[in-house]
Amino acid sequence: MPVTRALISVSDKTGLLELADALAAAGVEIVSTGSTASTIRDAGHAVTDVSSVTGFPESLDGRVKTLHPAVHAGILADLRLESHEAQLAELDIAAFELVVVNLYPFVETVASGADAPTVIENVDIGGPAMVRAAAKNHANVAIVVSPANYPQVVESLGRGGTTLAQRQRLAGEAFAHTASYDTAVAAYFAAEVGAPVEGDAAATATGASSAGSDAQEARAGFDPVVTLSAELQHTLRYGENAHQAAAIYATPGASGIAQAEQLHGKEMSYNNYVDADAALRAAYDFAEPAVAIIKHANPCGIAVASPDAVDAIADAHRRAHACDPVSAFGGVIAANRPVTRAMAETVKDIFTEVVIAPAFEPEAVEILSAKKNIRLLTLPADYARDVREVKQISGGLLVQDADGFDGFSSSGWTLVAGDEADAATRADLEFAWKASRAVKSNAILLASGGASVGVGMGQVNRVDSCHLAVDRAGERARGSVAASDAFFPFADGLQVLLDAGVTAVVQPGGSIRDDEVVAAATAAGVTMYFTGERHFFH
Ligand code: 93A
Repeated sequence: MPVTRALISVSDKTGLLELADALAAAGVEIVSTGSTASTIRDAGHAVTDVSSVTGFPESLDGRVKTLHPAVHAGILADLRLESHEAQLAELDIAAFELVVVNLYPFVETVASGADAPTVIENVDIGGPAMVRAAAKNHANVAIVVSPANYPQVVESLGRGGTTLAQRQRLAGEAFAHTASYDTAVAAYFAAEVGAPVEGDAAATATGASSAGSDAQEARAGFDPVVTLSAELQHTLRYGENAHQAAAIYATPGASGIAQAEQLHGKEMSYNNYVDADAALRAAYDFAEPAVAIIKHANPCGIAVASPDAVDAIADAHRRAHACDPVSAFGGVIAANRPVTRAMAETVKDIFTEVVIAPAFEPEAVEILSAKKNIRLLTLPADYARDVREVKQISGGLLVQDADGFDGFSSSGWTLVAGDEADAATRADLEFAWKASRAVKSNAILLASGGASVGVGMGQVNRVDSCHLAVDRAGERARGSVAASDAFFPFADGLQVLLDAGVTAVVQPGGSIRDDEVVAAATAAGVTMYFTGERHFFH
């Protein structure tokens, strides 16, 4: 469909001038609102002000600009129908074949901490009306809601106009865009009306008793306003299983796995995304070079590099892999440093679904790209984990602050059994404690020399997690240290670790049977620290 008349009304002026240049060069009439019109005019192009189309001034501080039949009839007329064409002629209204709109920056305004009147003023009304109208009438109109799509529009001008398939795709994107916009507005209102009362009893009745004041302090800053906003990126081949439809949405302005760039390999699957996210959670908990290998959202190996390693990230990978090579088959690997040639040489011989890292050495890409099925992804430079986590439950959502990165130093721990650990053991305990946070509860993680050697995860009792960790570690359990993500409710789980030869244990404490647990550690001559803080992860 050729484009002769375009309506442009954008808050985000990114790419606007390039688009206007191309439209002007193609002889397209541009109709525009307030500051969009002046930006285009300042660049030297002719623009028709929307007020001259409506015969009505932009009024009420801009609240009424495009909300007018002369605009909406021009967008909504179905020119496949003679009756619509005749009515437009009778009303002296010209049709648009292209509508370019992006909305008032509502999410960004909320995130900036603006006051309520400013937030309300940033609820766009006229913009979504145009977007939805044009998307509905995609048989006749192309709707563009993102500067990322300007190049494809410009390209279509050169080949005689937009295609129906293209307009259909754009319409789908447009409806997803207005839906997520309104979801963000609704979330803002819901939070404003139903903000939880401070000091809510249920919210404070968790955790180890000794953790009380610190944890309460950490929770005190919780801002109950949740702004959920995500835009459809694309549909996925399927979900967790082949009979489940699925899609990925990305949060505007975020820098996470959803924004990662794929360098090589098949399209990421739903499960790949889940595992890659879990791998990043584990690897990025460490400041030193670290690698995590994930299967079914759980680590089957986490390690930091030895201080004297020649190639730190390759060393971290080798040690993470050594934890459980059987489980690492078909795993997802995250590295918190660029993947080197040496690491790639090792990974290429191991069946691996995904490698995600901040970057890859060119030789590493070359080596790994030789494998058709491996997916290589680089993270955005400013990768950051979300500070808020949202989980869907039937009929609603659970929202919490993410389990933050800090507070792992052993300086705040309490020695409750055995002798103070020496520096090396203390470092291993800190490593194990941190690594256990990436393991699904109940988590028991055995570590030695900055590498996991046995992981017990996801069991419904702690004794089984202890058995699993010890079994997986085999001979390596003897002399290792152990971390438990939550307290031992009885001494039985700990006893499994003690019998296997674990020399030091870190755990939150806070059980009513702490005395029995501590007595068992003392009797075995094993060092035990309480952290006063637990790290459930489900
Ligand atoms: O205030 S509105 O809800 N009422 C309108 O009639 C209207 N028309 C366009 N918002 C309206 N817009 C929005 O203005 C667009 O969605 C766009 O974000 C913005 C562009 O205005 P300007 O060209 O003045 O920067």
